[in-house]
Amino acid sequence: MAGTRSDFSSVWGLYLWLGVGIAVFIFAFVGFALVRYRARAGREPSQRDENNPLEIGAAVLLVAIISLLVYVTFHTETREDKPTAAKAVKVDVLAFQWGWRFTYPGQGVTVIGNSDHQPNFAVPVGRPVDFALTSADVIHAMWIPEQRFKKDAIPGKTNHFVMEFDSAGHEIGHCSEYCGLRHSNMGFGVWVLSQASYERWLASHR
Ligand SMILES: [Cu+2]
Repeated sequence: MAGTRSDFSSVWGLYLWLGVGIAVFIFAFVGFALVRYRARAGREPSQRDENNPLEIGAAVLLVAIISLLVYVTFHTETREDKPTAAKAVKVDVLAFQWGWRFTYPGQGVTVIGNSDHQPNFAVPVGRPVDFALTSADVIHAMWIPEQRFKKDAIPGKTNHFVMEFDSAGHEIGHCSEYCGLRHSNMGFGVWVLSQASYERWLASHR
């Protein structure tokens, strides 16, 4: 199993629309209270200071929403944490100040680039890609906005994740953890290629 753009997009959409819904509800509620219960001559303010059923209801609703978000987030996250299928492509990624090195184990292919010459690596479309991500110096993060996905690159630790790129094209990636002077130029590109083009790409980078 592998994480795809649509998995992460749907998690993103869930958070967004829940947030929008709750914001609209709160603004409407506060607006209503401001208008309906505004100060007017001859009217006493309510002396009531608690409403247990309403408060318990609100707490239960909050716990339910949070539980849903935690469940959906972790459930989606495990899709890209699963150990790899045998047919997966392996790519080792090393982040450093300020660039990236992409190595294809057993293929004799390495691409490396820095903030002056940003590297491009390639993956085949529709096949799981097994990434092993680490850092040579400080904490970086590998972010591919098009995939709605990012993962930290931590020195001394290797993060594994499996992704599937489901449409061919060129995608832009960037470091998303502030890592020093040239962080803002620490980008890279991903070619998502058909199997045949991917093999040609590998052969031309040996
Ligand atoms: Cu960085």
